[in-house]
Amino acid sequence: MAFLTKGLATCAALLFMAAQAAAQQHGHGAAGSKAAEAQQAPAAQKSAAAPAAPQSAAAPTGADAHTPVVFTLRSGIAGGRLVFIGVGGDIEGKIDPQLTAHEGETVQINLINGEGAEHDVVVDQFAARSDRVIAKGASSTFSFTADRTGEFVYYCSLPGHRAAGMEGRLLVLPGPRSDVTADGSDITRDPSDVPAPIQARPPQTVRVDLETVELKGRLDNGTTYTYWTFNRKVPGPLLRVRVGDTVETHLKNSSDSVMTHSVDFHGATGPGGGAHFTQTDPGHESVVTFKALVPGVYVYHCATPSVAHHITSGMYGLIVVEPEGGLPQVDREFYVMQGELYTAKPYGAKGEQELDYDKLISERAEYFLFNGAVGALTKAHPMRARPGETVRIYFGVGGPNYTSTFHVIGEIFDRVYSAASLTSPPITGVQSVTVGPGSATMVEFKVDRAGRYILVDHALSRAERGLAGFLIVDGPKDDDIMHAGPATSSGNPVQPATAK
Ligand SMILES: [Cu+2]
Repeated sequence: MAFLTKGLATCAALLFMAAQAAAQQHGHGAAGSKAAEAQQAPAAQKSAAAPAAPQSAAAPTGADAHTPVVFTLRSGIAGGRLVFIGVGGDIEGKIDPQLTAHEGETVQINLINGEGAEHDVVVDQFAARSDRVIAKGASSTFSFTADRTGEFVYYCSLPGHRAAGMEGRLLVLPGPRSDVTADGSDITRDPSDVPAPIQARPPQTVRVDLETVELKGRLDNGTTYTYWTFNRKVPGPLLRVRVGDTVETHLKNSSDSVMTHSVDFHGATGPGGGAHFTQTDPGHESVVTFKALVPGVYVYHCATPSVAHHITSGMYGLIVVEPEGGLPQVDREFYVMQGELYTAKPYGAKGEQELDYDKLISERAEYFLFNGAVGALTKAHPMRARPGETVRIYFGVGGPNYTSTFHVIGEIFDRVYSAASLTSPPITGVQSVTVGPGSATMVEFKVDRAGRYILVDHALSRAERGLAGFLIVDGPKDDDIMHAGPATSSGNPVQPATAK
């Protein structure tokens, strides 16, 4: 592991230098360098996933000492000195901020490299130190238990940096933190949040506005998670264009963000699907324009390292590129995406949940979710239809890792557009459809009989970890299709079914 870490660090340095050289050669400014760096360095930022939560002690997580109290520090220069600058919560913008924790709490410190020199954070008394952050934008994290009270010092151990100003105080107070509950925002996407079909029209230039927002969202009753989103919901908005359209995408990263974000459209052709041109720092906006060349239903997602961390935290959505002449008309359209979360605490734990990076990279998920949260499609936004109506579901998997075997219990898909291809004929009469991460499908079926149908991934253990949705069909029940009890007499004897 030590070897691997060292190898990655060397790799990071090389990639960073290469990116710098490329930026200089082509006369790019800082933005070009940043994009190149982010584009090339997924492995380089192996610890980049760590800053899960921008909140600090301003958002205490209750009396539970196992939920870490999180601080984020960014290296920078202030008044001609090298310093740590607080990020988020009540240390926001403060120079070498005082960090306050309570006895017994787990303290997590995220370090972001804000200016490009090499740094770390060390707290001697707890024998705790971060990995070094080597390149601008790189980040690392570490945590320790504040098992004694008093006043301690955190500092950067690189030669000369502490003397230059990179040190601050850590205060560990006796007794537990007072219990404060915070509910978090509703980040669930209503599956009926679907734009109108493209009417017959020639190709045109369309503008798409995406804002990347990091916010504490409700994962379940009494449980929150710091989501990273497109437009404050999970999944991001369903986008709808037609083949031949020119898509001008404005990606704004909220000034409240901690992380850089970007967007990779699987429906685009070009470097990184647009991610190359959209690595966007907090408070900035970037624009990328692409031509929608091929009809289909495509995933888009954030592609900033560590990409898996950005995706698991909610940064995915679908874009429908309609073929010329549009899609066949249906009565109802729904938008559903599946993803999974890797929380440090097990499924069902209360309070603020933190990402566990080891679980993420070893694919040990705690939560499986449709549209962002437990209950999003059962309690918050069940889907509804009437008997006899045709239903279309745009279904995608953000993941980042698990393949879904998408199934609607009690229904049969009349048409499945395999792999979300809209230029091939659909297959018909299908029970389940397999959709891998970063992939999608489009299914259509007529709801013949009233009742409650349940959307699942037929890997049904995942239903025990949050994954379910309801399609409620209200109206008269057609007993001819199904009813309780024996077949009603038609005058003919009941024959045995063929079985052996
Ligand atoms: Cu992102």
